[in-house]
Amino acid sequence: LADDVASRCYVFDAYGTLFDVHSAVDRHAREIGADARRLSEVWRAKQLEYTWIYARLERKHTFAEVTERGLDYAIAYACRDPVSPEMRQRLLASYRSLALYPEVWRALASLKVRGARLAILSNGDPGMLTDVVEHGGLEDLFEAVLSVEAAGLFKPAPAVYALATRALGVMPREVTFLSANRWDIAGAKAFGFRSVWVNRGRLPNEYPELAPDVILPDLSSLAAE
Ligand code: LAC
Repeated sequence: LADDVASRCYVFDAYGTLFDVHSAVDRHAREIGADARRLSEVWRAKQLEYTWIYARLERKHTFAEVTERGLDYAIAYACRDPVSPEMRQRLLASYRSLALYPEVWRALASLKVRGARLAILSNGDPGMLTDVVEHGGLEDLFEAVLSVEAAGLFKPAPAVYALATRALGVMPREVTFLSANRWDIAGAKAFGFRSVWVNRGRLPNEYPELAPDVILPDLSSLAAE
């Protein structure tokens, strides 16, 4: 992966890849109680499901909206103890200050120092991405923080991945795309990106015809020795 760093564009998925989506609930886990983990998992699963379904229905919804609806479903589905409206608001607010995975800052800074061009391409709304990038102290590392909002679609629509090649002025094969979401890697691969699956969850592989070029457990090997 590190052979030709300086000549490369690295485009990162945001949620689950750089930012720990479960950190929103983890922060309040004690108050939420025994169902906290399940709440977080259902929240994320529903948020993503809504992006795919609304895209198929050609209905426009923002990522903030599907995030909120996913949380409401997850609370109703997963929580035996009541979740107060105030906690609901705190969970939604936490999505704008998600924790970075521990190795992320060092890995990105190292790529940047070696001359790589870095960007984010995410389903997140522009305002959500600005908040979470600033909270993580990443704002000086990225040449572009691209939201799918500009394409009016969600991943894995090909037009979304084209936002990155257009913004960076490169061909798909010149982009190394990194995501922890295997379905996102399938979309990136179909578009022609060199694709790196960051398999943080040690999950089984899928989409065999759209295989990643590289599989990493996390981003730490991107940091120079
Ligand atoms: C994103 C979601 C898919 O950041 O994780 O685009």
